[in-house]
Amino acid sequence: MKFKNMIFGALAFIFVMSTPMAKGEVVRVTFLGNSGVGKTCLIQRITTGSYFDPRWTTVGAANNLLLGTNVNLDIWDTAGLERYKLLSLCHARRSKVVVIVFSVADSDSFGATNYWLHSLGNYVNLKDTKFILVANKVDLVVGALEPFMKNTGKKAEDLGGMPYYLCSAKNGFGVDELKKKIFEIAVACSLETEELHGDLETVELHEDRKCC
Ligand SMILES: Nc1nc2c(ncn2[C@@H]2O[C@H](COP(=O)(O)OP(=O)(O)OP(=O)(O)O)[C@@H](O)[C@H]2O)c(=O)[nH]1
Ligand SMILES: [Mg+2]
Repeated sequence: MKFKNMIFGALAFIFVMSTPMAKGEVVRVTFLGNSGVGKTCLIQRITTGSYFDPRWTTVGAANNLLLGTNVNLDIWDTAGLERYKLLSLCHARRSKVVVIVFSVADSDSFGATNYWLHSLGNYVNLKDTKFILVANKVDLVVGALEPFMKNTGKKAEDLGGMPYYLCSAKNGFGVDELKKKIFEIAVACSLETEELHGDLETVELHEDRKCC
């Protein structure tokens, strides 16, 4: 029994030591969008570089930690199904970055981007949150991508102006650029936080001043 406990302890120690630890700030990123637009697949592509068909819809929400050089991402995958929408919006709380996804093969999901952004206003301070718009499934486009690029750009402008990307979780198109942008924004957010903390640290206390 004692020997068994020692083996278990040693294995637990090796496991803990081999688990990568998050150094630097962890920035929360949430993916929102209608059901079936490919949020789960995009997150898989971003975090593992591979594609798999989940064959099930996301229920509730799930997160993935993606370690970076200067900052780490806590990426939240949310459910797009109608009955989980409010829960998904709640998960976007405390997110510094929100990625709104639609599918180029689903015009409803394109229209629903307005719903996601405007409903989010009840949960986050829109001014303090950075947004990215993603048109997913461009591998399904037959012919030129230009019209989709133009429509997505126009939508991003209508939504208040935000960076936008055409992507395919399936063949990886545009995903590296998207990932780079998410990290870039996360680093900027983390520097802002540092500056804020820096300012707080330099507040001088005048002990000799009497207030009453
Ligand atoms: N052709 C193509 N299919 C995709 C792509 N991304 C996802 N899919 C497919 O679209 C379906 C839905 O993908 P999900 O990632 O589960 O969609 P979701 O947005 O997470 O959906 P919910 O979890 O219900 O909110 C799956 O069958 C995927 O294989 C893509 O880039 N191209
Ligand atoms: Mg999903």
